[in-house]
Amino acid sequence: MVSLRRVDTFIVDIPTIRPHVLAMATMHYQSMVIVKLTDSDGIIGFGEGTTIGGLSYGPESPESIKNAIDTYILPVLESCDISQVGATMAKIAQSVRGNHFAKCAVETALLDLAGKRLGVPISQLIGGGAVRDTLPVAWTLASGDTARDIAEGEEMLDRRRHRIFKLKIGKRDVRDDVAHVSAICKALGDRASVRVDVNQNWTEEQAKLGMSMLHDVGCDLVEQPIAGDNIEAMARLTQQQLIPLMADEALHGPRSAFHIASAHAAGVFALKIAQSGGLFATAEVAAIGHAAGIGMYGGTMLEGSVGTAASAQLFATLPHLAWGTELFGPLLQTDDILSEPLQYVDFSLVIPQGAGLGVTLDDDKIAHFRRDSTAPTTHLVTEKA
Ligand code: MUC
Ligand code: MG
Repeated sequence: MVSLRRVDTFIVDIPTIRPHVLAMATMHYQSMVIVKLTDSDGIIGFGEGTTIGGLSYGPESPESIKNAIDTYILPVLESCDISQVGATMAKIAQSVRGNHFAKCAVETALLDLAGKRLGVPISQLIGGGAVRDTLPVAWTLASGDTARDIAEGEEMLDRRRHRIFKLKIGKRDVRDDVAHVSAICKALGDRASVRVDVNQNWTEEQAKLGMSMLHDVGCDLVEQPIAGDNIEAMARLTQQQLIPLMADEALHGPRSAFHIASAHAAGVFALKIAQSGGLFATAEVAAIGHAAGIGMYGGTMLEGSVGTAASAQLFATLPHLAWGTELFGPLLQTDDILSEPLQYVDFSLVIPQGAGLGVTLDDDKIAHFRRDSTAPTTHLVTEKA
């Protein structure tokens, strides 16, 4: 029996390289809950639970993620053989409903431990191992200014870092947003794929207009144009075949995936390990989507390096990833808590090869960015839309 010796959970706040403007919040920093589990043999596993803009994206916040782990999940972990990841997560599921981000952080730390114990990457523990060494990575142009976004896109193309761009829209009038997208499509031409994310901010009528106009200006994909709980309207928009619709906020694990797939309510799934409740649940979402003929995209909650490495371990196992990934979270941050940063080469993320997550954390960096030790609260400002 492998038991838990020690648990540390803490929030790190790292500033972003520029304001990141989304429909519901503007980010100036990212807050990540890090879970550090030490087992009875002294092996350490890390996990991350991260969302966007406090409570403006979904039902969990950094503070609620940490509290769910500390107060409700840890007592369950204390009674488990933590080398048995599936059985441990099943026991947690019996006493903790929902709280997908918190569960994902804990499951990731358990998988990191299991991989280190067995000397294999997490990809070997899920889905039968990696089918690729690298993942194509999109970048989000979201400075809030068209000229600055074009300059940033050009720079990313020059540096061969990204050639897929996601634009954050939904804050302005539909026609103004489409003009912004059109200018970027024109400037980048066929050197890039341009997509948009509305983060649920349109009505069905606005989406009908916006999606047909976006098709005409050369946009390739529209992510979550309307409320994620309006599956019937997502189905109507998908069936109009204006432009592929990607489900993001609508996806909360296998059951929602099945519901969306049965209703023909999306052409593409944004797979997110936290939103789906962990790596195993996300693998099930991918299987349901693939069986229904839905395209796959490796999404992000703008996690830092731990969450990004966890997502990469899962996405590495997926043979069908036609729309690539957006695992650029660490690049949006001014610093990192890893000893060696993740490698981005030739428009792609190199999937870490070491045991577990394949990453090593830097204790000094953690001490510096921990909210409870250093970060002045005056830096922690999220503007609401
Ligand atoms: C989202 O809604 O998809 C992913 C990339 C980005 O810029 O924001 C996130 C969240
Ligand atoms: Mg999205």
